[in-house]
Amino acid sequence: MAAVTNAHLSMASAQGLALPSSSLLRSSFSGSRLRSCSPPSALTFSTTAARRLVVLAVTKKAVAVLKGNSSVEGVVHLTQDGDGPTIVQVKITGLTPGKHGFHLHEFGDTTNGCLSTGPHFNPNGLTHGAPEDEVRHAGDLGNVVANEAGVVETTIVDSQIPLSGVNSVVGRALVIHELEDDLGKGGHELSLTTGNAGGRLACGVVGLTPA
Ligand SMILES: [Cu+2]
Ligand SMILES: [Zn+2]
Repeated sequence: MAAVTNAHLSMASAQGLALPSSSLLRSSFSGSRLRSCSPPSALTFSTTAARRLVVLAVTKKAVAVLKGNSSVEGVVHLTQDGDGPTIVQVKITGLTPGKHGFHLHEFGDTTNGCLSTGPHFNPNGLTHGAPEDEVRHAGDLGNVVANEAGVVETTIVDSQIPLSGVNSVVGRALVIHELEDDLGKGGHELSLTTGNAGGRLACGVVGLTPA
């Protein structure tokens, strides 16, 4: 507590020094005063924050903005607490009603649209499957379902798409498909690689955001 009080005092005196100088300096100092120590409650927060920081630092957050050559677009927020599962909040619009394959693809490369994002992220060298299968690509997130208005709003929880570590999906891409993913069980020649989910309607690179 003593350290925080000192910080507050030194900020206050810094502000006092700045006041008689030019208006340019004054405005920049009052800006920093507002951010650093405006309400007394912010001081209390900073003492508890020192303890909480350990917890906050291990929560990772990322986002992907999905776009393509059609009217399909979306925003996907990903959050991971520690080594826990990744929570994927999906909002996509402009789809035909019904199921659409939704995957994490290997590359965050959209130089050739969604085609250059490569195959499904597959660090374990397995075949395509359903999210709940033992044998699946890490990137197999199954299907999302668009309502009559063509909108998907859903939350997926998955343990194979972490936001850090060797299998981190940050820098890779999420892709929404034209067709339903058959989850490896359709008997089509593409079932065990792509789930025969058809074209790539929109995609977006997963990038870190402030926690
Ligand atoms: Cu895909
Ligand atoms: Zn797959």
